Amino acid sequence: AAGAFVPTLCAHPSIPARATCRICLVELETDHGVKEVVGPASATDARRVTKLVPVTKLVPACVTPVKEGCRIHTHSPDVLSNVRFVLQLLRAKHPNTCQTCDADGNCTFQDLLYRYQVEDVAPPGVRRTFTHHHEWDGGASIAAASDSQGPMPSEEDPFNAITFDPDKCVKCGRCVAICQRIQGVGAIGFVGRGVDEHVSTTRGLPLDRTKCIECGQCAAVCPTGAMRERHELFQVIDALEDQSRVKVAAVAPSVRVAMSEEFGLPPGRVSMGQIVAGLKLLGFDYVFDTNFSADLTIMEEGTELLSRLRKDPGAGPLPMFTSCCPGWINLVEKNYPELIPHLSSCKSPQGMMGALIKNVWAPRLERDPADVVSVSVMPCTAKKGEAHRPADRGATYSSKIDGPVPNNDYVLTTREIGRLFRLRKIALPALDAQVPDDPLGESTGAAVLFGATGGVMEAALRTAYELASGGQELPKMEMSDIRGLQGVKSSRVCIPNPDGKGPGAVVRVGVVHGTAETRALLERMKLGDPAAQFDFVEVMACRGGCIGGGGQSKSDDALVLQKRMAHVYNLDEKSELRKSHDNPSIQKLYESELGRPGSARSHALLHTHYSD
Ligand code: HC1
Ligand code: SF4
Repeated sequence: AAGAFVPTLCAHPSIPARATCRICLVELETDHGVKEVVGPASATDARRVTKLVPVTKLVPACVTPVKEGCRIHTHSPDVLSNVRFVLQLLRAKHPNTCQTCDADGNCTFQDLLYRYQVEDVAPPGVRRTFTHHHEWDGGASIAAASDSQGPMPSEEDPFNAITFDPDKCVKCGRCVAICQRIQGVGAIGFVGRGVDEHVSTTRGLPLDRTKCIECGQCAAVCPTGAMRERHELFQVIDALEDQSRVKVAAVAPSVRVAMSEEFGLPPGRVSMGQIVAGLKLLGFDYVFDTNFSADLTIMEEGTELLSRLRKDPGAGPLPMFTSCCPGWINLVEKNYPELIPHLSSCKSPQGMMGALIKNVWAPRLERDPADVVSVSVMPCTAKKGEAHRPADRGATYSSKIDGPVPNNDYVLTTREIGRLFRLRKIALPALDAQVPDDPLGESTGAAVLFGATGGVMEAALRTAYELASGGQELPKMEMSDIRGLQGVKSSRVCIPNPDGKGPGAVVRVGVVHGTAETRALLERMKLGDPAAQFDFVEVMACRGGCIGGGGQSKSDDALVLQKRMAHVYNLDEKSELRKSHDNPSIQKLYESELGRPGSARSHALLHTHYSD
């Protein structure tokens, strides 16, 4: 805050400080000084002069509270020699693979080596040894799944969206801290002692066989390229060269508010229109907007909620939980299978978009689904896993190839697409905006709300209220009770009866984000806490919702979520249409293809099931 640079590898605004890396040691002057003789040496000499020299000690800055008047040296010889020594030790064990590393140019460790000019000289006694693969990461399944140049994993292969390269790990512990303390999952931890200490899973199991929910928070805070999303970028680069196929991209709500960060700018400086223009320059033939299918999700999910509230025959139980966050779905399937009937049966907007592209849009173009490559651009690592779910992957049949084709062929994170833009020297902030393509490109302000915690709920209520009340509008479109970064938010909405008579129905809604907060809320719900009884609950596995997704740009700005969120609300406010059911392209889709929300055709295309 005072403007003095203090290096760190382990500290991050999303995680409590832990003083693990010891790079942030600074010299703190203590209250006691010592007298140093500056005049004649003889103690009996009357001319003897002494001065009080402060005593200093090296302390880790990240866990040392400052006090009024305290004096700290951040660049003294002792401090600099400590920083260089720690960096040298880490450098000596780090591979020379920066050229092909994901984090190149966006790596805290690389920046520090450069800043402190730490050369590749192993100190005496330290040998450059590489572990290459720990069994939990380098088991055949994960290696195959993570090999960007190799074949796609088959349906039977275990899949996990996260991969780990222990050689690049600087043991800062950010990934472990966020997985354990913020996400409350604890899929990874430190094992071993001393020089053998390393990050691992329980019993070294592959990640897909642990409690990992693929949220990617570990990758989002990793200061190097050790923990990262499974690459699909190189497969997309190949697909873009394939002239025989139609290339289609769809962009998630929250990608548009964070994309500018990939170009070193604050959130919100690149528009969706500029992303569309950039994707066209990359070679995509069509660019759609996942906001369109977010509007569609609201139509289906709102209808499902009303059916459950009415207790229609065959309707699922209350409370109903949202189903668009794949990290949350993974959490339920792995830890709370008893909640599966409570999950909305709606596919996520990504799932709906892929199903429409391959089953409705491609036939209209008279193209076989296998001729279309659909690429989903997401702020989320778990979306990669979602695209591999059998219900999403195996539902579409091609006349050209044996077996099903995926609805979403590839999922790229915000970081991956940012890298591709930079690789192709496409400067998004300088491009003229273009509109997404019809008909899967039109959307409302309600859809963009999906990107922030509370947004799915707010969008759903704008529509459900109007459908159930016979066309009456919500008294206030902005639901301030369920906005913001508080862990658990709640509200009560009274939906008037269509005939205007009687008290109407009260719907109790809850919103939670971050997996540790979610687990705590589920516990309270189970114990019958009266403040935690709801009819409809929105859950997002990452803090802030998708704006804080594990595939978003890495950021060490403590206010980044607030900034991204402000842009989400701003985009909604500026929209001409702010309710999903007002989207003309959605209305046409129901007229021409789906009939009505919840129809058999809707169920076949847009709904899914879960497994324990
Ligand atoms: Fe999300 Fe969603 S809001 S889950 O965070 O329902 O990833 O942005 O795309 O699918 O729409 C993510 C975001 C996203 C879906 C939508
Ligand atoms: Fe933990 Fe999420 Fe990383 Fe899995 S993806 S190890 S759950 S932080």
